[in-house]
Amino acid sequence: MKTGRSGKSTTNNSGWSREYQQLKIYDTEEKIQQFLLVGVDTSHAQISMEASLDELEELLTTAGARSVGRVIQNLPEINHRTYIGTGKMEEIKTLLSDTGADGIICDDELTPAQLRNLSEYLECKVIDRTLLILDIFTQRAHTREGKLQVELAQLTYRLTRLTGLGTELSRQGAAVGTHTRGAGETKLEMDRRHIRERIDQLKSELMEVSARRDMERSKRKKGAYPIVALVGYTNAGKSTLFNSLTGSHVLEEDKLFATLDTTVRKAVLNSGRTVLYVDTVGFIHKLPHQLVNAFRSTLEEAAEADVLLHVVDRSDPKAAMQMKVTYDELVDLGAADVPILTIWNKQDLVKEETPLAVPYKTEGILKISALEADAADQVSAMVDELLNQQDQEFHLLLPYPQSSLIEPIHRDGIVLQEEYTPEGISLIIRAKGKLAALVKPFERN
Ligand SMILES: Nc1nc2c(ncn2[C@@H]2O[C@H](COP(=O)(O)OP(=O)(O)OP(=O)(O)O)[C@@H](O)[C@H]2O)c(=O)[nH]1
Ligand SMILES: [Mg+2]
Repeated sequence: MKTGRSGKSTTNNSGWSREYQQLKIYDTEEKIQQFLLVGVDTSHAQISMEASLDELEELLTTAGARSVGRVIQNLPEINHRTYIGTGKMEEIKTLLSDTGADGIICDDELTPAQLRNLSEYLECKVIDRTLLILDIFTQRAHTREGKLQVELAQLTYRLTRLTGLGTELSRQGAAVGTHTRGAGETKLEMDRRHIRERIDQLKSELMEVSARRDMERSKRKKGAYPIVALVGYTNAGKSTLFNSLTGSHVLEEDKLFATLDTTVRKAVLNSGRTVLYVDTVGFIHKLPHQLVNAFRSTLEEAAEADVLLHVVDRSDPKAAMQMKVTYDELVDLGAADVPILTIWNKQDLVKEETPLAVPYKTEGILKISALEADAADQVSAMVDELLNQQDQEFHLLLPYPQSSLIEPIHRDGIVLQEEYTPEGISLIIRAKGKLAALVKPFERN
């Protein structure tokens, strides 16, 4: 029995067609695959083409493959038929045979037509940034929810690319790294109905999982512990900081997308206040929208946080772009109003501090090296201070005709003491925002 890299058997034991199985299963191959990186510079991108290809190369290494060269073309617009211009296609064909590369990786998401035209002409594997990121996510998903989310994103990508594609898709392949899909696939008849059915099934399973997650989330809210979410670009050091803040052991690695699953841990701050720290999946420049959609429910946790810790790798020359990409995603997720503390991490690697502007309203900037022992103390002191600013203690006497306020008080505040007296309900609570304004008139003198 052959075994794919997912460790699953390639025999059909799940009731799905052989064709569908082949969509997912990789045969192992000893050789590390080599690719040419291809980018079109339209000069309205957020970062330079070289920087974008540096990142693409890092993604490729993370996926287990290797880059053997770069081709950059300056064009006013991306060619809608072939991504790059015809002249460059010729050049790439020559380079492919000179370098012995297995295929090309394009720095943007290709349309089905571009994919078909490129692979027909070049007769090699054609992979795009989206597929590469999806591939990494597939290798790295561990929890049930993570696996469901990634499979959904993969199938959504594939389904749109099946339209009008015959054998080309098999050449395009899914795998990078040391693995490739089986030879049987050249005759692959894609079973679209099966994919659609599987997509429906995944969606309903995800709905169940996210219903459970919502329940846990609302339980957490009831617990009234403030939620502090660590967000930021991939590889910024979120998990490293999370681990030292909470004494946990979430995987931290010098690889892109080490964390795919949200982890939540309690911690007690110096003031005695308990908070919930949340570690999240990292963002990246041109993050495939299929993934943003698939991970939306997980990422939305960030939108519900009381404080966001935006962790930035300050030593990375691309830090400005990374901050902007992260903030734009946060806005998209509806987290624009959550107060942000900015953590400029990896100070130990900063040789010469160049100016860096924060592209949003920040509650403060803290410079740390998450690897150093005192980093967590500094961060938690800053969180403590911000939370203290955010909510206030109120001593209230609520007359009985106003007792309808009890419901929002319990929902949105922290009740420290509650007593029913002849004059009314006597309370000591902690509250902020709207609730603070609501209860203010009932403060005892
Ligand atoms: N030199 C140095 N390395 C750090 C520091 N903080 C984190 N790292 C390293 O940076 C790499 C990435 O750290 P992670 O904590 O996995 O980063 P992350 O933000 O969780 O990354 P993803 O989960 O991929 O989004 C690891 O190799 C860490 O050891 C720091 O302050 N200084
Ligand atoms: Mg991480």
